[in-house]
Amino acid sequence: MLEFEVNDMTCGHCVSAITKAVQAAAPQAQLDIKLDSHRVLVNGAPDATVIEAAIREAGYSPVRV
Ligand SMILES: [Cu+2]
Repeated sequence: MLEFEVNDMTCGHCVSAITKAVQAAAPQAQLDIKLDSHRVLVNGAPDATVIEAAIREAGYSPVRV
């Protein structure tokens, strides 16, 4: 499992933007987003770099934890 802290993910719109971006980059990935703790958990994605880049390109600042 990959885990990212995304502190600028602050509302439902952010969650949906990040979900779409990650699903576009890695269609096989399973996402578990925890808005309260600003965490994005990703299962089934082979490459953390791809996920991190997708979140960044959506306009957010992920930090791998
Ligand atoms: Cu938002």
